[in-house]
Amino acid sequence: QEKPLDLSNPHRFEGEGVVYRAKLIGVLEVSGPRGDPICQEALSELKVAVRAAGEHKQRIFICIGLDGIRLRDERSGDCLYHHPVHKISFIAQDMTDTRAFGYIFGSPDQGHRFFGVKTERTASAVVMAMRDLFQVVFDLKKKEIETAKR
Ligand code: I3P
Repeated sequence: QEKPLDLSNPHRFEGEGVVYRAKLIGVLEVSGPRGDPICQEALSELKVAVRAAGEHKQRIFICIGLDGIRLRDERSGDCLYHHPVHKISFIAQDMTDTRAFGYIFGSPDQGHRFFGVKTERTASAVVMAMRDLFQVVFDLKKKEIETAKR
């Protein structure tokens, strides 16, 4: 189910995009759009909550595509969250756990929410794919603007 990351393929983000297996640690409202300290604190808080609840984390697929990040329930395939790229303001790897990361989604009006994720394998692969997607989307937009000017 998990597609290997093929950096030579410019079409890898089309459709569902690049897909990774993971678990959702949790979602938390945060005070701002960016910063490693905010993210690290949110991750710690969410992990404490998971431990306290004593329940299994929800298994998900992270789908990294041109129209954004989709978190899908692994079993049903239902889309739990859809996050367009332009409203993702920060991505942070967990400094204390190579298999965890999170990102902040939102806007000044709606507020900002942190999404904490535990990846099946190394989180850095997922973080790199997301950063890569941002670059691809940025380049596409730039091309669009240049074409419109002509
Ligand atoms: C599990 C163990 C796994 C963890 C799992 C825990 O505890 O810590 O590493 O999966 O989380 O239940 P135990 O060893 O007591 O069985 P992750 O590493 O993927 O977090 P889960 O129950 O939320 O799946």
